Amino acid sequence: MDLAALAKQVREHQRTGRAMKKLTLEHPDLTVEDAYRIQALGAEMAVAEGDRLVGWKMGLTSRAKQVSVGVEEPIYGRLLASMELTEPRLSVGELIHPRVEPEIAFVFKRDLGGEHVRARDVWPAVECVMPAVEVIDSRYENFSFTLVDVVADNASSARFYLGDQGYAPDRTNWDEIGVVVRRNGEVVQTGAGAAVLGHPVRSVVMLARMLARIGASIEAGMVVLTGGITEAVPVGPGDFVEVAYEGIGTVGLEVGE
Ligand code: OOG
Ligand code: MG
Repeated sequence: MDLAALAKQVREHQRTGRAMKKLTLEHPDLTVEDAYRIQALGAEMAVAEGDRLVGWKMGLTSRAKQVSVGVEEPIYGRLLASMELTEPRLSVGELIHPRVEPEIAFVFKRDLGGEHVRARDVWPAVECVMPAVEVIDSRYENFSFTLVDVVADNASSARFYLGDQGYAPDRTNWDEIGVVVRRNGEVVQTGAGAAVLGHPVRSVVMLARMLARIGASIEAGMVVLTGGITEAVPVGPGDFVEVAYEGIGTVGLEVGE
């Protein structure tokens, strides 16, 4: 199987914002390992064209997310510099069917890796914890996919935005942070940090261990998105999405053409 050709195909759809058929329809024998390889090759192509790996995201770390897409296990994806919004404004023109997720982000000051990483190894490596939103956009028709498809599509990564304020890692119990998501003033989702594997730090632990298997790690300066706390909220031009994180502020995202 020509994984590089599949990576090129997926990347083309990521770039142009056109939906595609699930890879597994034509290639039912693809394994999860193949899918991660396709994801890695796609990122390498982006980097070769001038982009940069700035972090990792975990996905499907909450029950709400797993149920909403029908895939029951956590996955990771690659965050590229081109995905980061520098202002809280999202233009959806290049996206297919964007959805916004409330997430807790960890920013690293030291490298973290290894298959035996524990929660207590994470904290000394963290520069700060930040309220964040991720914008996902599956490249597959009808936002419908299998585990293999979504991994190959870089875990639906599209854009992300970190709030202005970073917080010391021991500032609060991140599992107890309540989250309220409003779209155009109406409450559309509510949740708490504990929805993410019991505690968002567990998502970082899982990521470090998964990366160890491919000889990769979380590097100093990188961002890690720990996964949507609630179901993702579909957005379109003209919407204003506001995520209130209990005690650590609000991140608002203005959505335009
Ligand atoms: C897969 C990506 C999930 C999260 O935070 O759970 C994700 C998807 O739902 O399309 O980013
Ligand atoms: Mg996410």
